[in-house]
Amino acid sequence: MTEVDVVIVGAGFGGLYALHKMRQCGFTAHVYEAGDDVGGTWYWNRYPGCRCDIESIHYSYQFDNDLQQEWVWTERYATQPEILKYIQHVAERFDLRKDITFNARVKAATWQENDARWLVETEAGEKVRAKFCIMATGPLSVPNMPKFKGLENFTGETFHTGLWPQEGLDFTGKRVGVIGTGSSAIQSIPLIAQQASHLTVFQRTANYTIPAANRPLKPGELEAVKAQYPKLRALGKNYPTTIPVDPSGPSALAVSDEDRERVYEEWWKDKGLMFQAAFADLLFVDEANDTVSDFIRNKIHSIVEDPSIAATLAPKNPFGCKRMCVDTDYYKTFNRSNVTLVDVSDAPIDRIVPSGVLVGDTTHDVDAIIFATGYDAMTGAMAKMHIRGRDGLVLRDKWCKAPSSYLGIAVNGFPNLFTINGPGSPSALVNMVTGIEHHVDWISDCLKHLRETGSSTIEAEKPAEDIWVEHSREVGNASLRSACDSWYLGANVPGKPRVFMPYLGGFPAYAEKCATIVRNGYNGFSIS
Ligand code: N01
Repeated sequence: MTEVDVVIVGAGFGGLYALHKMRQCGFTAHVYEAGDDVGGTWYWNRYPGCRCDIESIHYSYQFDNDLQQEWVWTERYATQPEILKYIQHVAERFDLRKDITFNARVKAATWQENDARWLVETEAGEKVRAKFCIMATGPLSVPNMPKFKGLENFTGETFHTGLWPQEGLDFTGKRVGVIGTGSSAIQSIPLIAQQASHLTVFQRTANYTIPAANRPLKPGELEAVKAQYPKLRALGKNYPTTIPVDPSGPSALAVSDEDRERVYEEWWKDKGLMFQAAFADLLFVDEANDTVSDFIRNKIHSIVEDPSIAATLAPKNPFGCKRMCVDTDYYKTFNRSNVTLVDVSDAPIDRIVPSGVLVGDTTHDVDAIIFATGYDAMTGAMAKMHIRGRDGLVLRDKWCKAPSSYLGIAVNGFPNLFTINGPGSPSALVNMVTGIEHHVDWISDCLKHLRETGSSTIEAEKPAEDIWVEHSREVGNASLRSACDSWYLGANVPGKPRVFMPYLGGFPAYAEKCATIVRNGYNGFSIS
């Protein structure tokens, strides 16, 4: 049986950097990946319009200055194919593929107490033993497929945005139904509407979306960023989201109505996702939040010609409690004569029938259904595997009432197991690539520390984990982000415990906490 120092699960941004870093630190490492190539999220998500809503100059690795100097981004927001090419380039540049087994989905990981090793097994029966295991399985990687009655009798085709066919799809002349109105739907709907003969959108909860203002990068723009890249990256780490954008002021309530409106108009034009930072209190104070929610509702009414469609598209939740979306021509798409919006908030989808989707007593006939229904977020991938720690404890059982973790990096009962972007880490609330690099660097420093001190195991202690969980809960409750049902809370998956999973304290506070723990001799961890 193969034996390595570190086994890594997943070959997306997290797994690839973990592999590179482990090698650099002199550890042997091997990656197991379910897909047939690198890329993670960007390998699986190939739906039309898929791109990152963090600007391309930020959404990339910073661990190697030559890498960030040589790569050429072409647009303000990179498309999925461009990001995938970038990840493939990284794999080639650092010769990573030779230590990755593709088409290998990990089904189990078992802690072997007698010799302090993880035994990791793939679905095909391959086994590997390792001193350490890093779960780089992604917080949004397990598609959520609601169990609609009658789906098996549907005579058309079905797709999930997160499992899009590699060869792409052509909807020309077809009647298409999209279920869901989160980021994936909001990016794909305008393009599918241009191709399909008819598009029916089934909306359960209206979402806030801001114009992306995407454009090709101007001549000299990327070069100017590259000239100061290390400085820009360092600056970003002082910001809660790691994106260096300053609010126009501390409070939306401290300025006149005219000034506030002017700020929103300016930020609406080209700030994209960072629109949420227009004033520092938008996600914390109800009245401040009302001002921005009203502004966007008014925008929707000004773009969408039919007032009743505009009213359906206008969100009722507070702004930002579901993850904000960024779009190109989303609201405008509902002015097209081949697009129908079906409100399924009060009368949910009853069932799928052979010819389409039944809502109330109306059947919406479609040739294809696209499930843009999101993910079993943050815990889904790890709960799917049979991860068995100390004394037979199974991770999914430990998490069945609430996910718990120390820093979103380590879990009590699971020695030598690390999670990248696990529950309790900032994860999707920061630039994910920056968050990943921070986790991998922390883990590699930790493994070096164990090697230098002749130690063989490290495990999060229960009291430290409990304190972190409680702290994360308090920080989460202080924000309006936890004010409505969302995947942040696990509320999109029936039966999942409702706990705000990402850490909301912001990157600087989180990174400082991680560093302090190291400075204090890894307090909260037991090392033996
Ligand atoms: O998934 P979602 P997503 N009947 O969970 C609806 C990241 N991302 O794939 O809100 C009817 O947001 C559900 O309705 P409701 C980003 O972090 C990033 O779009 O639960 N509808 C909702 O409208 C994002 O937040 C980019 O009432 C049902 C939709 O399906 C995250 O991924 C691009 C339903 C799911 O929305 C997830 O986004 C894309 C049912 N039974 C995604 N069940 C970037 O640009 C669910 N829905 C970086």
